[in-house]
Amino acid sequence: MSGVKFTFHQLFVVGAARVGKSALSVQFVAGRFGDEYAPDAEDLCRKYCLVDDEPAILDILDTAGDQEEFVTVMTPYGGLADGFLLVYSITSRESFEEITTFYQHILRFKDKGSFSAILVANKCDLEFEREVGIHEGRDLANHLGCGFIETSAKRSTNVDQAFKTIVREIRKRDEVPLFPNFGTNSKLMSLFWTADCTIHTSQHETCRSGFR
Ligand SMILES: Nc1nc2c(ncn2[C@@H]2O[C@H](COP(=O)(O)OP(=O)(O)O)[C@@H](O)[C@H]2O)c(=O)[nH]1
Ligand SMILES: [Mg+2]
Repeated sequence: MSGVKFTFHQLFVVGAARVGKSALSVQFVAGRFGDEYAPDAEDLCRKYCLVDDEPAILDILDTAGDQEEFVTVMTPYGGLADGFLLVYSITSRESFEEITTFYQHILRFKDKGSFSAILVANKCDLEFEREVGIHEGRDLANHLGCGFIETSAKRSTNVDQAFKTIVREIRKRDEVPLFPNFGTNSKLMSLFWTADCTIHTSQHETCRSGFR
């Protein structure tokens, strides 16, 4: 069969409100940072990238950032997720403490061995406002059995690495199906797109065109 082969992954970006989930997603997908993003918006976008010279298609669900809303999304779609970016802000201890609850929500829907996760400590450019130490982040990641990275969506520090690390983890974890191209084979994608969840188009306009 001709055509390029891709690995295909569904990633959920999860965490408390205002930690920078949308900023990280937009920075990764579109390479830009804006000061404001719709606070309650849930967004889905697609990114093609090379990870260790192998092409990958990533469907990234930027969740709305409230526990209740997250459970609502996880109920029908959580089973599809291969990887979770668990995001807190180094400037908010509360957001750090909420990570454990988000993780417990994930475990309600997925077996531990069936997904990969990375703990993402965002806003590392705001060192002078830091409330959560890097060692605390590492300790929590060890406790959860996942990777850890500090990022700044604003400065684009480690943003690519965060997303690519999770892809590596997923590839290591299991045999990921290879698709000759996404057009005809992506059953998961069409499930998302017929989903009865609010998908706002404003933030990811540039990447969204890739779906059409
Ligand atoms: N200084 C700084 N601000 C950030 C960073 N990431 C996001 N922000 C800001 O934090 C606020 C919340 O970001 P947003 O992406 O909407 O958070 P979300 O609710 O988790 O999606 C916005 O004002 C962003 O501009 C970052 O890495 N550094
Ligand atoms: Mg957001």
